[in-house]
Amino acid sequence: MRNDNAPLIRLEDYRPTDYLIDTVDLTIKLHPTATTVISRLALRPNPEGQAGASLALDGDELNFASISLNGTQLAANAYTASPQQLVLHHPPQEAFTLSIETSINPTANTKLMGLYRSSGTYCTQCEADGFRRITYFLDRPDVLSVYTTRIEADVDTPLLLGNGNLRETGALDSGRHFAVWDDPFPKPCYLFAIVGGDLDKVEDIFTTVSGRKVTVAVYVERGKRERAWYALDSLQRSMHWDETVFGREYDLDVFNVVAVSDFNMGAMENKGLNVFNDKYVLASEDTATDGDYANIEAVIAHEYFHNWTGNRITCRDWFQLCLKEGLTVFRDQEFSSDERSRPVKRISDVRTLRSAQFPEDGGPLAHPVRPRAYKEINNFYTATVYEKGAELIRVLKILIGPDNFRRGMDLYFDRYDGTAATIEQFIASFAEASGSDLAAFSQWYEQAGTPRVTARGVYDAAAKTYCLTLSQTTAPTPGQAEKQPMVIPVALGLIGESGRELALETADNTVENGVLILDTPERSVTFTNVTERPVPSLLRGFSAPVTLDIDLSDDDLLVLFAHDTDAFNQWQAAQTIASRIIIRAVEQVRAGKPAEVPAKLAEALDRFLDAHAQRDPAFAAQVLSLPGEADIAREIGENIDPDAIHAARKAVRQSLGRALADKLAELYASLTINAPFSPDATQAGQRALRNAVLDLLTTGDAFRGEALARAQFDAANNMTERLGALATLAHVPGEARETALAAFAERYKDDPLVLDKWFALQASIPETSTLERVKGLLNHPAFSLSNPNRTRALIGSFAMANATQFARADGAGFAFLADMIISLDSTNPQVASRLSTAFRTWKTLEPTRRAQAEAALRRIAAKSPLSPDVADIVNRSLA
Ligand code: B3K
Ligand code: ZN
Repeated sequence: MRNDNAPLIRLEDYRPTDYLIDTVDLTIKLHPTATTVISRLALRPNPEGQAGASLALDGDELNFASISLNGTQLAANAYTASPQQLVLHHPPQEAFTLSIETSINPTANTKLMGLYRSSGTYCTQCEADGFRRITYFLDRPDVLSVYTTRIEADVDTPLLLGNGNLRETGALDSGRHFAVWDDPFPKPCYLFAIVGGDLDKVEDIFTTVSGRKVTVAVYVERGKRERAWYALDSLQRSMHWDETVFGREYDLDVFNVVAVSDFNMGAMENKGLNVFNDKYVLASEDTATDGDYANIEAVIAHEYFHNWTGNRITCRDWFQLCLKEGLTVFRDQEFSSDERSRPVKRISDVRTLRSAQFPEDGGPLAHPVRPRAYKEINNFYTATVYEKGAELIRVLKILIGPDNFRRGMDLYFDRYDGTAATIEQFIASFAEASGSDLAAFSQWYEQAGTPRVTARGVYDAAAKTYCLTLSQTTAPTPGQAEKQPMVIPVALGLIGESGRELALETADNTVENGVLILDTPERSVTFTNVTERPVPSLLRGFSAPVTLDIDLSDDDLLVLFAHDTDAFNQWQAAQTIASRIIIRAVEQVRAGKPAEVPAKLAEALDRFLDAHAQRDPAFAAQVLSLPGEADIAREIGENIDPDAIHAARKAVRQSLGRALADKLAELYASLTINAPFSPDATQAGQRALRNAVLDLLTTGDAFRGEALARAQFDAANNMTERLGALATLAHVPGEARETALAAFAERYKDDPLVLDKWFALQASIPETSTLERVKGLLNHPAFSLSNPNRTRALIGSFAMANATQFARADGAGFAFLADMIISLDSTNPQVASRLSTAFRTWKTLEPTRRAQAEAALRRIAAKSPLSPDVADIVNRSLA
């Protein structure tokens, strides 16, 4: 295949570097188009490397200026320099220093990797391999060095931030000034960062558990200071939580967070200087939804938690990425659970896992949580590494118990602090701390694909026994035809038909603490003294990242929905019933028949709302949002017709909306909040339910709903209500929708981050006119293909959140995305490559759409030159 020339990098080929870099002294003279970087490296041969080897430093689009060895300029034949590499042919075999000068153009850096400018602010992004775009280096995570950074700039760039602690600032000639930062903690170069700009800030003092004072600050664009407080508050709560729950104290005198508007992903955990996409920092009630607040809290926490899981202990190589990412996602999920509602957080995390990771694991891009080979590492910052990686930590914790888990974490921190570690070392810490053999568990890191667990139960009323048989299989994934059984902890309970939770008694105590371990292809367990016919509640709390196939009748599911003591499974029961009903409706739609919707779901929801709506609105909101179109598509699995799924789901929602109309209207009115706005979980839950109720009501009765939505839109005093109303209106074609969209655009015309919501909403309207609308919005003054947030909001939402229009049978949606990917490929390959993953489920489509998707993918693959990033995704998708 063309464009497939990037070398394959394999885990098994890992070997240490031939040289180590103990210290890095950088002088960075900032200039918009010609920044000079002088790097003084203290090197020595690595005792574990190959003696006498040449030294090849990585570069990427660098302009080489000069090199000296131990203070003397090197002769031209002693080295070879290109924009991609600097090779020293015969390095000394004892300690030596190299001084290397390069120059770079931050303004021309559209890839947003290395040093670039975002709205005039200088900032950096080095993970995974951006440091080589700043200076020549051994750009890999197992080279740990102590950094000193001197930054010089014009006075119009008054703020100069670096990693570590500020040592010195001062004036220079000709209107320039400088700052020197020392970072005492050895780190890999991907954690390097600087920022130069003229920014506003909020700050505070955080006192650590041992009484050290840390200045914590959040820097934002001028004029946005009032929107930075929530991030600062989240940071301090995170610092406190990590001390309490994991015993981890912060280690520098300052912790800075800087928000920039052009950023390829969410945020970056650079040591002491986190750089953030402003989407995950800026919040006010007028501009941010409750979901935004929750995301800010989670991302701030995530990046902060990396200080221990990622920075103090980093990864030996990029194959170990889940060592820091899966673990840190687990930590941020736990933090949010403690700060908010644990069951609601679990439900929303599992929704994310299923919608983002399951399709990846079941398609052409499937890879193990620890991949064995890659061509472009930036394509492996995936839902599998992050979200499934976090699930594996959860599985581990269930397997060894919370106390052993904490002991294992402590041992890991103790033993590997200051090093670049591996998954083996991580798992060994828990094996040692718990005295368990975790060899079988470690298979989870090696094997791709989502295991399918099948459960069958037989009740013997006379013997009062219930025999439960669980079996597991995993379908083949690319490069892994044969699958091993996994160690699957199945948390379970038995609910009697009467609604009682039954005691779990077995002859041989095989179910400990309510968990049965399935570690063989099949396993049976017999429960004794089961006094009434039980309904099994399996995989409670979603105890393992698997799909569950269980032969429960609709009535059994209704028992769980009404009585399960596990909130996750209560929600799951409602989802499963709804999903079955929608799938039956899909079959009817495809057969040209009207969709029939049984009344029992509406009746059950009616009872559920009576019991839960007031007590736990956030949970009720999760129950009311039925499985999405993508969930249904995944259940169906093949020969997908997105139009039929859309029509069926809509028919089911319409029928529910009509059946529950009066209940919903009454609930809607009762959920008004009369207190001043707070982003806390209680108010957020009420608003979430109110919006979910409004949407269902409107689906059932557009006329009545539209009037309520318009009133909510006009009266809203916060973004959650305003956007909730707008989202509901967006699905009702007509005048009211266009008026509201226009009013929203006018109100927020100077606020691109808020306009992203407006772009995203319009891109996800399931109507044939949407593609033209999206194309028109490409020319909107606020839109820019060079800004990743804008691109993701408009084009990303169209491709990932609008199945019927992206997968139009005429191929126009696919063709549009292909055009966008091709045009972005040359300016920002990482964003282009992310967009191209929207094709990952193309093989599950019905034949006409599948052919259209394939044609679009082939057109991208044929572009020349094509970035290694996009080539990798597209070629794997086509394979
Ligand atoms: N570690 C960064 C991600 C870097 C992505 C590089 N392509 C953010 C995070 O996961 O915390
Ligand atoms: Zn991370």
